[in-house]
Amino acid sequence: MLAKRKGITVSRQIMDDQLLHPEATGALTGLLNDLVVAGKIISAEVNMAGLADILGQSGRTNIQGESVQKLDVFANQTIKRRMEQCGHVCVMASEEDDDVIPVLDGYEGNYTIAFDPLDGSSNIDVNVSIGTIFSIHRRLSPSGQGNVGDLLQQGSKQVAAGYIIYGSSTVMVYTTGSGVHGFTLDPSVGEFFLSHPDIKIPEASLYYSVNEAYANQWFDSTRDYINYLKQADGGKGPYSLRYIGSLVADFHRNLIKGGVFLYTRDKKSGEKSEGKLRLLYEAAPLAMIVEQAGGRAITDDGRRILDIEPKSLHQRVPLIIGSKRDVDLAEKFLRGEM
Ligand code: AHM
Ligand code: MG
Repeated sequence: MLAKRKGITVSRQIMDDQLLHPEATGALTGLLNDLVVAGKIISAEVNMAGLADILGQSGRTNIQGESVQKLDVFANQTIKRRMEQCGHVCVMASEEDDDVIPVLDGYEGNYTIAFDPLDGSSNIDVNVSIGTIFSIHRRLSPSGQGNVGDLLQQGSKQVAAGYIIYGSSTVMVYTTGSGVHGFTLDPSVGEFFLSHPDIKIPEASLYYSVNEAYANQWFDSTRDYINYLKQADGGKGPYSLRYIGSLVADFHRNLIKGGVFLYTRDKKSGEKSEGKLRLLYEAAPLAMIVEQAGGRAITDDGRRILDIEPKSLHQRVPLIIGSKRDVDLAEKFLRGEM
């Protein structure tokens, strides 16, 4: 039996994941390692955010020698720059850009990446956790620059997905389809170390995360489900509400502690709407992670998030995601069985 190792870095784990696939070329490993670097650069900038006004625009330059920018713009540029020249990506999509983003000529690789550079960015000014979410697919087109069709693939075809949360610590969580691992950045040495090996989301929870201010607009199924959670259930409940308003932070807490997060359609947005969250940059990558951790992710009409065929880059999707039994219960309400 192998002895238990300590102090495993994220690069080491990514390499170990690659060893599970003897046919792997190392390209995905290279891509993920470049993403880790992007995460470290963004983390350093996020940690300085509160000082921006104190140091002043002229007094501070960032790692690339530029004066301080808005954090979400900075995060977007940082990821694009690392990915466009890493040699493993053929096309990108960002929540912050309308169209597909090409890579540098001569550096086209075999993967696509879709990302939300800084999710929850409305929370930056108040020191609430924010994060980067990413989703990686293998390209469909044969070679050269990729196209939108390479990006519009089902979540079930993702080869890797993850997020980096900039919170009380910076934590990176990712999966390549063989479990979910979490790493905490040690800022003193600038390295992510394995802190949460083989994460499994608790099967059931006592936490729900939803924007309760929309309660008057909810359809009956959402309202009845939430009301049920609030009542004592066979001595188990009531559930507690935890809502940060930053999806990565709400998701991360639920992944570790158990919980269910909902952002459904409502009467205001209408039955034909798709809620607020984006399929490619938010729902699909988090759905891959939650399923790998033993949880579930569905829409508010019961479709599995990972089965949805995207039609457009910025497509939105209603999302119910979290502990398996909590999502199962939500599904029963949606189907009118409760
Ligand atoms: P953003 O991508 O513009 O930051 O918006 C997404 C955010 C999520 O992080 C969060 O779950 C949601 O919006 C909160 O929305 P609301 O304020 O309607 O509750
Ligand atoms: Mg977002």
